[in-house]
Amino acid sequence: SVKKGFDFTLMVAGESGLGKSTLVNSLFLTDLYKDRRLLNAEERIIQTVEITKHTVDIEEKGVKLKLTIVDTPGFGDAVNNTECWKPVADYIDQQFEQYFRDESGLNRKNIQDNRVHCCLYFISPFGHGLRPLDVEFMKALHEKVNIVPVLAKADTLTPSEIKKKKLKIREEIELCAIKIYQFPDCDSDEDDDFKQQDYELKESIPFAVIGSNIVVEAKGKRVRGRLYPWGIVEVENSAHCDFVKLRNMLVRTHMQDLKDVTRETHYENYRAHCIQSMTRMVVKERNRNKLTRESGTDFPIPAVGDMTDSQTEKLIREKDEEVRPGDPQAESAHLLGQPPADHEQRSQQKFETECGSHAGARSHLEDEAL
Ligand SMILES: Nc1nc2c(ncn2[C@@H]2O[C@H](COP(=O)(O)OP(=O)(O)O)[C@@H](O)[C@H]2O)c(=O)[nH]1
Ligand SMILES: [Mg+2]
Repeated sequence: SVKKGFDFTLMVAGESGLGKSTLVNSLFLTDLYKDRRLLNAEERIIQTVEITKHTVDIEEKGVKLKLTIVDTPGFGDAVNNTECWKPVADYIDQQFEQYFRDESGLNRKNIQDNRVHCCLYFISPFGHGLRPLDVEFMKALHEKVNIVPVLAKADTLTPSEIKKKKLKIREEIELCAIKIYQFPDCDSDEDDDFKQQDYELKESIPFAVIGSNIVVEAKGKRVRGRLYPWGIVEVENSAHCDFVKLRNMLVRTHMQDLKDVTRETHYENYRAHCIQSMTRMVVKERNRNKLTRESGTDFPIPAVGDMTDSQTEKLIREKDEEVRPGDPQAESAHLLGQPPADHEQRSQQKFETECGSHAGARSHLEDEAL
């Protein structure tokens, strides 16, 4: 079995047809989509985002890793793409919610962590930088998940086009205030080699990627690549694309940081919101109970027209006294083991107990948030 702490969940998102499924296959050298069904044109038009989850066990330098891939096929196929990010955002929230429930439950030791640690967002190589939908999509997710943008199908671009496009996309990300995953700063104690590597990694954003599910022969070696009439593009050749850089970043150098940021920032955000709305609910409940008591729905309410103002006031005063908490008469009756004087008082007590337990639950949650 895989040791705890080496679970990782990677999501891919972006327009349909950009090579997301192909890339995750290439990244983890397994065919996740053996039984893939091709959609006919009609289905494609009405298709909504449909989320699939695959789990693979991989071994990275002798370390076993349970990797979960969350694929979001179809986005951008539909005629109307309004809120196409919604199912993806909901999926991420649902994983947080599940974790939040498990964490608040009794069996905290064996929580299955399905939180999404990273989302590779695919950007089309055919556009001029980001499209409005890309901006909208990333903004809808950037508070929920670590977004790592990738430039899809990099084999369709020349090296100088890739360079220009990367620069433009980075500028637009900044301009649109999209909060993508920030690589942590490099420790100043590290050697120059390490610092250079770190710098290059940051300059690689968005990673130019190429995917392929076939193995071709290049210079006598069998490699994962794409065969064209004019030559071969190799997925794992760093002169051809950033595939190796991306893979290393994900499964070696930055996996722990991606998990840490997920836990400390994205999940904490979710939790804080959750606790806030729970607190609001408790307050609302309390106010509602108070209103019920004060409006005295249990009494026969005389029609206003039948009574003079002073009569009404007198009745209110009487009823007020009956229900006033700490009423000495009621108190002593209670101490003598006599049943409470009337229904009103019982509900008053019930209400107080309930409020107390709500308040207790709330402070318990607030403690946990600290
Ligand atoms: N030129 C090129 N084509 C690719 C690449 N990756 C995938 N494709 C092709 O693009 C098409 C769509 O790929 P797919 O992985 O299904 O895209 P998805 O809809 O984003 O999951 C397929 O015909 C792939 O063979 C790539 O890196 N370069
Ligand atoms: Mg796909």
